[in-house]
Amino acid sequence: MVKVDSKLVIALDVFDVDFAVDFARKIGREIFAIKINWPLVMVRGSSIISELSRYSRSICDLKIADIPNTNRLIAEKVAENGAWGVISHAFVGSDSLKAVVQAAGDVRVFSVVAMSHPGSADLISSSLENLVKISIEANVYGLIAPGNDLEMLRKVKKMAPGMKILSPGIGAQGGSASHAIANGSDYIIVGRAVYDDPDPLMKAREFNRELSNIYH
Ligand code: BMP
Repeated sequence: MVKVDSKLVIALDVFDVDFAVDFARKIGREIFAIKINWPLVMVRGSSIISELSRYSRSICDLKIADIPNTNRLIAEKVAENGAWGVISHAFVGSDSLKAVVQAAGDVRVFSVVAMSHPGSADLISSSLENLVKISIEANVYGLIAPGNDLEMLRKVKKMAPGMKILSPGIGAQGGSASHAIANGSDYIIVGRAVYDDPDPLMKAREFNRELSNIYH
């Protein structure tokens, strides 16, 4: 069954290109998107973005965090390979983030305003307001905010009500998919809880069912 309304983004943080392509081919149309991070790009190069984009929307999570010129080069390469979305850091400042938005063209830019790991409390969490402000100014499409920190998630939703929120931190990092959606997320990112499962396809479908049950 094709689930065009899926809210599930699968993070394929694996080195195994064959697994990634096979997984995308089998389930790409049932999920919202596949998130591609450095592990696949390091082993295959940027062409992995176009390879996986044949089966699903792809969100390229390179967490771009450099000066405007370098950011521009990276975003152009992502766009050239047909990504649906790209993830950038916001902490590098509005000029750097604007360079990503400009170079990405039609590719939707999501910026990181809060993170899901404990170390985010050391620095990034206290900058939430500035990071959201920088992101709004740069006219990004959406924000990355943690699905395992519901208080933080609600704050982000309140500060940027019209923006799409993409949330990691589900499963392996302790968050619940349905709780994250109920607290402001538009899409859920799940990695290890799916690809480390003995039956990743079945596990992804289970998450899809959990997400669609929220509305029924
Ligand atoms: P997992 O479900 O295996 O914990 O993977 C989460 C994914 O989301 C990883 O690709 C990670 O890079 C990403 N991510 C995260 O976990 N926390 C954040 O704050 C931002 C992320 O992009």
